Amino acid sequence: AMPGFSGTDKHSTMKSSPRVSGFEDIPRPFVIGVGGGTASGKSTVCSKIMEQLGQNGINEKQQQVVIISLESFYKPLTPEQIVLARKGQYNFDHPAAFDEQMMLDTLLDLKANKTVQIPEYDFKNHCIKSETLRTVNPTDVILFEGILVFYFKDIRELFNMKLFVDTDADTRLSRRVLRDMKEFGRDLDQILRQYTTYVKPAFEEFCLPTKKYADVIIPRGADNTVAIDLIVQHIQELLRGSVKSNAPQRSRHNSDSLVS
Ligand code: UZR
Ligand code: MG
Repeated sequence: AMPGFSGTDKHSTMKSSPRVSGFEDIPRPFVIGVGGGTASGKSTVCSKIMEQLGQNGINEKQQQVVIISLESFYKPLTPEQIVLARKGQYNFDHPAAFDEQMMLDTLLDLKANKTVQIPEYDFKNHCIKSETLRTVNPTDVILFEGILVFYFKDIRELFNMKLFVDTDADTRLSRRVLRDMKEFGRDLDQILRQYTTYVKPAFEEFCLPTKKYADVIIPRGADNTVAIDLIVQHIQELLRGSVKSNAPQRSRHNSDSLVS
């Protein structure tokens, strides 16, 4: 059994939006892990799921779906590491680059319907923007995306659903090149060197082996509208209570607005 959600808090007094009682088997929040290699389309898949759950243009307070990124849990770099990072000699793709404990605490808090503060990551300066903490309120659905979200066992076990976005390596590399050039103004040499030295080996060693933990593998990523439609339908059915999740879960119910 996992700590933090023994299922005894049915009558929790924790504050959140009003819930409909009587649906005791629906995990709330419903936590979805979204893994996959760099530039596979994880973020886009998450946005599409969120959008199709009817969450666009809803203000933050009423939002019932939230996306959290693994990059928020990068460990702060020492001044020496920042120098290495600028030269493309820091391994951002290794599990050791992430603060596993902080990730775990955050997810357990969210599972316990507590409000959490999440750091925002600054890619340009390779650091956490400590001034800009993002407040995440308890929601019905949490999408947690990142290259290594299924790597850490204790975190992996918290997910109610695991999706792996499976996009060809050449497609990912070309996207990655364009993204790094456009968004971070990096030069091609450095991008490719970093890719061969760190990104690709770490993908093969730490990310790809986690594909076997996925409940659903999504070929072609965000282009795969059929897969995304099916996943969204399933989430809606779960939240509506018409199908049962067999994941070991807490019992809380969502409000109706995710259910059409
Ligand atoms: P996605 N990353 C950076 O490029 N710079 C940073 O400061 C922090 C992370 C990259 C990281 C990884 N690797 O491949 C990628 N490097 O972000 C993961 N090098 O993000 O899943 O969106 O591709
Ligand atoms: Mg991303």
